[in-house]
Amino acid sequence: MKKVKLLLIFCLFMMIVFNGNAQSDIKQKPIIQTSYTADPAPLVYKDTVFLYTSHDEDDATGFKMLNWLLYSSTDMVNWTDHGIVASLKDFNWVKPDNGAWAVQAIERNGKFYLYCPMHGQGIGVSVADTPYGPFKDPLGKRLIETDHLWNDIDPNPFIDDDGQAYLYWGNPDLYYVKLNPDMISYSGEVVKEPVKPKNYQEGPWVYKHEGRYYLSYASTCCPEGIGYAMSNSPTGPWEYKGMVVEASDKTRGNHPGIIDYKGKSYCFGHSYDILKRQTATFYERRSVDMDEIIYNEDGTIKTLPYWSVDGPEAVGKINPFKRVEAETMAWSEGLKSEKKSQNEVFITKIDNNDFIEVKEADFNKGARKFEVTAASIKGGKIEIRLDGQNGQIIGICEIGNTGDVNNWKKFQCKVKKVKGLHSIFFVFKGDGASLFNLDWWTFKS
Ligand code: FUB
Repeated sequence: MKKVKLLLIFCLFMMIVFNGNAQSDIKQKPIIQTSYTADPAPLVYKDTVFLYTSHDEDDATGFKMLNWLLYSSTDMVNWTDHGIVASLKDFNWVKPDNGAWAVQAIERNGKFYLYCPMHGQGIGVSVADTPYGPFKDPLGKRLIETDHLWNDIDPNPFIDDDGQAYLYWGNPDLYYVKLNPDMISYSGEVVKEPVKPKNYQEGPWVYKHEGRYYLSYASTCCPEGIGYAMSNSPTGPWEYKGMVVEASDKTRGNHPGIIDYKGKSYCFGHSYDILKRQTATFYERRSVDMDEIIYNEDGTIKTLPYWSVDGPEAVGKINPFKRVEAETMAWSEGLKSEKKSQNEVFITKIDNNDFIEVKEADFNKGARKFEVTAASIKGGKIEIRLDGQNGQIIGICEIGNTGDVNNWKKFQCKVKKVKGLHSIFFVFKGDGASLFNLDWWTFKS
């Protein structure tokens, strides 16, 4: 009873805090808009950033989390949606009704290991031959056996330069084990870090940057920011160094994912900024954010006050003359994605005036034609605009009725010759809701 009362008081407090933030002043643009995403776990593999996230359901009030999602980028501004990559149902020893909390993947010798916490039921691992899955549970039981399953969340794998792999995890304490080279078993005891760094809450993210070890984590509560500590060893002791992202009353929870990519460094986390655009009521419906971070000479990190409005600069371009998936975008409004097969995602729930923005499209010497694959029982139009939702229209593509929302057909239109680097805005027009579904598009010269 006491617990219930405390929970009610907490929820009331959160509603007051949350309601205090006007929705109109939200300018930040979380990187994923087609689903609510949290707990970002970026993995750099070859030339691509693979971003695994947990997934808050659209109707979540508290945590309602059934599966994990995958996104990828090669330019850090446009993200391609790969849909659900793993789910509670993949673990036959797990009650699959809730608890798909913060996941992280790592690659070793061409195999991909996804460490999955099922809250209250322990940490499992699943393995795939590609970063996209399919992931399979090789153990049929949890990876880590402890007497504190409730606290066994937020698994964080790390492989040191000498090949020794570690798995860190835990709330409110920080634990680790040494993983064996097979990555699905471990040697030695579970170690509880004797001295946690200042304000450690959960979400450990251990990594190495220019020879130094870092432990970043959800810090302070609540609101949570992202704190970090440094060490000369992967097992500590950890010396608190400050905040990567300041705790701010603009958000509540947070969860770090830090990488180096194409010569820059990035910190991922999450906020409630998309939810706040829609309602002042607090729900656990979070959205992943990301910004570039800068290291000082001594290895410390310059603190970010909050997620920036514009996000990082692009480190790559989109080639619009290749097949571009409709689910590749820098920003969108009103849309959802759906998976039609293991490797095929499409964009759906397209209503009048919804739009997609694709940044850094390099038209080079010019395009003359636009082609898109769509399916519809209604139809509508795509206005192709440049550099703004209300920017210059270079073409209008009519999408006809294909007789079935799964019957995909190609539609084409001429476009005004356009050269150089632009943001493309696909603005959808038609009669009301669910006009058509989109699979992919391309321009032709
Ligand atoms: O998303 C569920 C839990 O919330 C995560 O496991 C924690 O890190 C916190 O973000």
